[in-house]
Amino acid sequence: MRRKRPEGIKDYTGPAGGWGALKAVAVSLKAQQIVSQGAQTLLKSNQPDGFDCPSCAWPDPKHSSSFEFCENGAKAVAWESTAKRIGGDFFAQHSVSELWEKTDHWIEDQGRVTEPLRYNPATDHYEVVGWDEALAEIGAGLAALEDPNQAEFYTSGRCSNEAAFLYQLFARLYGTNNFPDCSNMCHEATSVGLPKSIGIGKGTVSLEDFDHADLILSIGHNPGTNHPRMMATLRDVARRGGKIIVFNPLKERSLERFESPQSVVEMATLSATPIATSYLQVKVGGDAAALKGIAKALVALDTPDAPVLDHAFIAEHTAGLEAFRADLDATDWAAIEQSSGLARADLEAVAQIYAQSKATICCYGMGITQHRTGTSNVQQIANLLLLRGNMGRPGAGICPLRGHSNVQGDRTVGITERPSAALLDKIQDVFGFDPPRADGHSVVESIAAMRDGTAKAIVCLGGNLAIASSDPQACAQGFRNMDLAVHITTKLNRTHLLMAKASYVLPCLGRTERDTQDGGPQAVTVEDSMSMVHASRGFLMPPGENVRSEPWIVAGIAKATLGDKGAIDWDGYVANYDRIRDKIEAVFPAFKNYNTRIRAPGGFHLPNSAAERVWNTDTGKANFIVATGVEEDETTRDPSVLRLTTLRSHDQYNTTIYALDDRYRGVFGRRDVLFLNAKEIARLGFVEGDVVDVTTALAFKRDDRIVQGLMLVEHALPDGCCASYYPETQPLIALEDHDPQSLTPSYKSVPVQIRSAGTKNAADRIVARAGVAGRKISVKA
Ligand SMILES: Nc1nc2c(c(=O)[nH]1)N[C@H]1C(S)=C(S)[C@@H](COP(=O)(O)OP(=O)(O)OC[C@H]3O[C@@H](n4cnc5c(=O)[nH]c(N)nc54)[C@H](O)[C@@H]3O)O[C@H]1N2
Ligand SMILES: Nc1nc2c(c(=O)[nH]1)N[C@H]1C(S)=C(S)[C@@H](COP(=O)(O)OP(=O)(O)OC[C@H]3O[C@@H](n4cnc5c(=O)[nH]c(N)nc54)[C@H](O)[C@@H]3O)O[C@H]1N2
Ligand SMILES: [Mo]
Repeated sequence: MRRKRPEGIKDYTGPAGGWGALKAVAVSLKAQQIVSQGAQTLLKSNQPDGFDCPSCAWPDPKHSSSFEFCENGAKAVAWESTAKRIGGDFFAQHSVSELWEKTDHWIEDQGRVTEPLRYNPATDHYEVVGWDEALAEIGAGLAALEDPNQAEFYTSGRCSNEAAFLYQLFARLYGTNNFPDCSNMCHEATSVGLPKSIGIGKGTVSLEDFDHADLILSIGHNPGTNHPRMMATLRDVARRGGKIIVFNPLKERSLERFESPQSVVEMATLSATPIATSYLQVKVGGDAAALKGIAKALVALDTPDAPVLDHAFIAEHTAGLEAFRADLDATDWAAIEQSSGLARADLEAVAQIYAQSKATICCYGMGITQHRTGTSNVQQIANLLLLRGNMGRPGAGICPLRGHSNVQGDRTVGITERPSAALLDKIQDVFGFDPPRADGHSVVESIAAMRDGTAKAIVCLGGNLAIASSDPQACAQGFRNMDLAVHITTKLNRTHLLMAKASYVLPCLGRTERDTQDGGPQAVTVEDSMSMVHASRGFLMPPGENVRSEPWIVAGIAKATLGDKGAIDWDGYVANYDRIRDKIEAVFPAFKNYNTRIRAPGGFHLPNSAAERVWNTDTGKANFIVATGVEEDETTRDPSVLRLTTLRSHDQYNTTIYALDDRYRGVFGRRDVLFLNAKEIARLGFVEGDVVDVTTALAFKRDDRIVQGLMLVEHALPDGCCASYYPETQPLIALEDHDPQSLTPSYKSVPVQIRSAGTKNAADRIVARAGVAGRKISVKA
């Protein structure tokens, strides 16, 4: 018998993709009032002569000629190319305090910002300001700081290589390496972990490798929602008999069954493709233990008569196997089972399959990186691949799924708070100034500096830092401490409403729009998850005549701040982006013939040393890296403590909430939910539908670390684990709770406790009722 579910909760039994995806696109185009223009916009995304889809960093199939359908790409494009606008009238009508009271969804849904804005504290309104005046004031504000290290320069991963390169050049000439960027909250564990393992902080596979792999290990990512174009690739692997083994605490629908909206036959016959061969519901934060278990079982299978390790590869290409094996021997199965939540027999079965695979790719996402052990989690994946030589040969390798569409490119062109001496030397050679040598701030370090008053100014090139970061309490305090805050953005968001002494919002073009400079129409370039660099050219009309390109705005701030210091030809760069690319090539020789090669359809591939079995590590080999033992599961010490993992819904892009549904998880019209399994709900004394308050437990417990009014929803999760949506759960995560190596916030293993919300005064709640879009983050106004 079907049980009755609470309001807005349904059992979702269909496959992912399919007609539901097409319907969802129609709905979002309509909501953004762009029905007729929308279809044409979509046809241009990820085409050789079109724009790069701003949604995810999954690569495009070679010479893509047909329309690459993607529901969530369509939503992102619709959101950017909306017909809605906010200019002077809007800001005259709404004070900042009034805007603050609106939900995050409402704020961004008002449309594109069309004028530069300056905050007037006397009226509590943003007011339209001319570009010259705004830039002059911003420049004067930055120039007035005692020490350039009092300024923070944040980057979100949508900005192009050209904008990012100018931005880092400006900030370094100004005098700081303070480059907090979204990568610090995302794949920093990859950027820090992999160079030690394989000598490069990126993935080693290309899209073609998926045609040759016979096993895909898919760990901690949700491609049906976050990299939907990857589903076509996984479907092809599954259809030709390749195995796909999934490690995820949640049963994600797309990894179980997928129906390709691009396949006429599948759509007509409703014949979805099963994706996962095995689905292992690892405990939240239990991946390192699971990976060690597989490695331990694999090593045990290896005999002189029937070797399963790739001994020739190990001897020629790797270092550190002995220490790694010794640790595997010393880690007992009971600890592995306890920490991973998986049975030894299941991990041994995975090892068997892995031992038989000729070519294995391991894909992973935020389920691996956003933990206190993020860096070593990534290294455990590398270890497992190295044991069988699955690195640097066809069909094999490591595949971190990057987040923002150009987060990898921004890093490649110099957005890094810990620059190598080689990079700084190159900048010095090419531009003739001595860049600052000291390491700068990552996200958590910047927020701490802002909170503690050592930072005085922040410039944000995109993003919604105060809401994306952990600890919105610290972020709110930090932003409000600033003398100067500058936001370069397409749309308004909550970070822009945390007022500094002087605050500016500067409207910029999005990817889908035409960018015309003195030298004519310009294209920008981006790098995808697999190191392919290609051009992106928008074709829609800009949303307003006072909206400028990101390179133009960055150069404008640079000129206003630095005058002619460094004799950089900022105007020349902006007039023709080819000139920026020539300088990128001069600093990074891997971009050889940059301007020629991006003009070829599909772009070009940046060299990847590890893919060529060249190991730029301290030993000159690929290193097995030991992380001793397995992480203890705190829930066994105190059974009232749960591990919370924070997730994206199907209708959101990071802090942007498109709508309130999460179709594949059966949630409709609400986001105020906490997922737990039925047994755990009962064990803790509740029933599904009960409303609870969630508090931070253990070391970072604090009175204001609370999220009120979440409804309990049954979902198949391992015992001791719970899940809820990001960013609403942000107040539970302490700034100090992060991976000590990469400083990635531990967004995906937050120790929490729950208690009944029954006695709370409803007016205190920050809950959004059905019909009200989104929730407000609980920081005091
Ligand atoms: N439509 C859309 N596309 C996006 C984004 C978006 O928000 N919306 N965001 C972009 C960005 S910036 C990024 S970084 C990527 C993010 O893409 P993902 O890496 O897929 O990100 P998440 O939604 O955070 O979910 C990660 C998955 O990890 C699982 N998980 C949670 N905790 C654990 C754990 O401890 N172990 C394991 N093994 N799994 C776990 C969750 O159940 C979920 O399936 O997507 C990019 N693409
Ligand atoms: N709890 C929890 N927290 C997380 C995560 C998690 O899984 N759990 N994930 C983390 C991850 S992986 C990431 S990447 C961060 C994301 O952190 P951010 O990159 O800072 O956040 P976004 O929500 O992607 O930024 C959206 C804003 O970018 C602006 N924008 C959009 N397009 C453009 C453009 O073309 N140019 C400019 N200049 N601005 C634009 C708009 O104002 C929009 O509101 O969040 C992190 N935070
Ligand atoms: Mo990300």
